[in-house]
Amino acid sequence: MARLPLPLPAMLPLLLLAVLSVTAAAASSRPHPLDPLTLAEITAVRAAVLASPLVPARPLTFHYVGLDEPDKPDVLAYAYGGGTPGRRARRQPLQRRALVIARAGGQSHELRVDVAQNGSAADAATVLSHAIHRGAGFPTLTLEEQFAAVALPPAYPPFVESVRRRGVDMADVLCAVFPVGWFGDAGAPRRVAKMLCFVAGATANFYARPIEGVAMVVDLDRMAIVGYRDRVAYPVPKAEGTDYRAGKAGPPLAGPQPAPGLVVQPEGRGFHIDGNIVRWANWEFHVGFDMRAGTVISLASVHDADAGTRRRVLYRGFVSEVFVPYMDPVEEWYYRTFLDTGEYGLGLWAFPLQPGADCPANTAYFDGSYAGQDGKPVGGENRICVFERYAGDVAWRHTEAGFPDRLITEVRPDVTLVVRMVVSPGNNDYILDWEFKTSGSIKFVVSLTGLLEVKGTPYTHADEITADAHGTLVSENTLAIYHDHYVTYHLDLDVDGTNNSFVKNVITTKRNTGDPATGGADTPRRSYWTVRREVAQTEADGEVDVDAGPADLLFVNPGKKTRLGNEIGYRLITSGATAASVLADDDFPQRRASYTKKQVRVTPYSKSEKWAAGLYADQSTGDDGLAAWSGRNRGIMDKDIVPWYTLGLHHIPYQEDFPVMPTLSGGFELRPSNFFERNPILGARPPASTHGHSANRVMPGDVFAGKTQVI
Ligand SMILES: [Cu+2]
Repeated sequence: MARLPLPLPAMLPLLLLAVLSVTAAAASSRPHPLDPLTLAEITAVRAAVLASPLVPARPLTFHYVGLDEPDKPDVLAYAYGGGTPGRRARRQPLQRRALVIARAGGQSHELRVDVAQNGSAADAATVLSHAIHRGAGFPTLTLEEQFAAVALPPAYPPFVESVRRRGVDMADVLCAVFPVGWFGDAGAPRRVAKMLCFVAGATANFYARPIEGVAMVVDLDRMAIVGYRDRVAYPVPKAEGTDYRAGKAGPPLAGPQPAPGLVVQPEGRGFHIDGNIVRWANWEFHVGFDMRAGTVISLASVHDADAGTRRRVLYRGFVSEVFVPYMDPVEEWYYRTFLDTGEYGLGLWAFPLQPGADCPANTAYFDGSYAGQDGKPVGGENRICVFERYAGDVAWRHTEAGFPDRLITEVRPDVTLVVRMVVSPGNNDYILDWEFKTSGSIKFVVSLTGLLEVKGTPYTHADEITADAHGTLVSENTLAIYHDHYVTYHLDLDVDGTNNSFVKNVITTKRNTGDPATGGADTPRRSYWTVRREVAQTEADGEVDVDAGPADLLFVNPGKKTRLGNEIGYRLITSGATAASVLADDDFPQRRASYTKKQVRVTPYSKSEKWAAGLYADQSTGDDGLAAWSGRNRGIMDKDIVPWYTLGLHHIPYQEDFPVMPTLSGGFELRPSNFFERNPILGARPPASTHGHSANRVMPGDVFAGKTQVI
């Protein structure tokens, strides 16, 4: 749900940064094959594209530049020496390639570019292939074209007149770009977007002050306003009470407050960063950054101390799409059905994390570089942070009171490793966490905060509302509109190997038959539940509504068993936020994101199947994307499979969400399930405090001693 609020001058630091970052570029002599493109590589890719005779039209604008990762078998061979972690890896560098999506001559161009190994000489990069996208949809909007578009309205006479009529000072007006979606139009679409405007004035929260009823259409290729409507005038909500900045949001809270705190690690951090590889406790993984997906975690493997080996868990995982449909059908709102990843780019809208606030003091940061519209690299600082979390949680414990003469208590504190990115595509903020646990679990947490998208209204009291207002009155003249958030993860699990199967352990109620031959027993007990095991054969079996009935959802390696004969696996555990879309199947936004009807889908691995709402998400029609691919109903048993999980929230706004919303979190967990022979952190040492000294200290070295050896 992004728009583009900032006035043109705000762009200058960004451009300046771009210039500076080029000079700071330093190419690694041997990057990991999954490393994001370096600044020098982006520069080389740009030069190759601009020099290519395949796309002669000008102007040419870059909408996506990212790593076109090598084929999976090659990466596995590089990382694990043929697929088995622990074996000596073959370390020949792999060919570096880039995928470029550009606009030129009114067409969308897809180019694959060979990037020279050293990535430094522009003439060493060459275009390998070129194709014109003929299907529906357009590429991600660039930041620059959104800034250019929002600079148009103040010079557009009909808008000047509308603003004057409302008694608003144009100097206080900010506009934002909203994708138009797709509503069944079969003709050749233009690359247009809507523009809506707001009043900042005395507040930073201009989203709370819409100029309701005025909408413009901007042609992004011609960069001109091509449509205008001033349909209805509602009062612009007052600025008072909308600001969230310290010193502007009223007096600080009176009364008791939590005491200040600080995480101190007396022995330093427990994790090590080598290029883009992070090693911590029993985990090892690669952290990447993509201007569309943001954080990309690859090659996650866990050390099995009992077996003495490193074992594969996940090949590649990232947020594939974020679908945010609003629920007001009126003229200025019906198309607000955002695809934040495909239309705006999560990486593009990730901003520098604030040390000590977004991430604690014991944090390491990764930059996230991307290409500007002109193709030049932008070195985005501090886009991803990594830190050990001491949350005061317990990893496992037991108190044994059964002995008459003593009490046995064993407790192991939980320390986890968090990889965090924050995306602020307009009014909303998404805090996106990957949390690695020594137990072998990976937790995924999405925390929503930021500002509501509100509608101007004549109402000043809920009693005045007689018809469906499509939202909650959160302030005078301010309706916060109902909407959903669907965050879809692409999770290419490789549980202890490449080929996996999807198993549903369905909880099934049984009546006690009283007959041991049918599982019953001659006792007064009348019912119990048991497990019915279903192995998904095809993609249709892989679609699961997690709220339809109780079941454990497992991704198992059918070729591997524990010593006791159980199938090695990981299971998906949902925790809240399991909403699925309730829009009509034939509604156009739903057709573009039809995968949101079920939380779980499983597809066979295909390198090109990454973006749940399609590669060209802007004005997409639903003909490309997760639902279309899995509609082919391919086999998924004992294959390289990719689970997709959609975390969902129906958001009915409440007054506490205004003017800035306290964080609301939802998540899920991938948890080892018969993956290890036993609790993998049984051997974790107790904290020093339980031995009677240093009561307030948890020593990570102690907790994980014996678990941190690196293979
Ligand atoms: Cu919301």
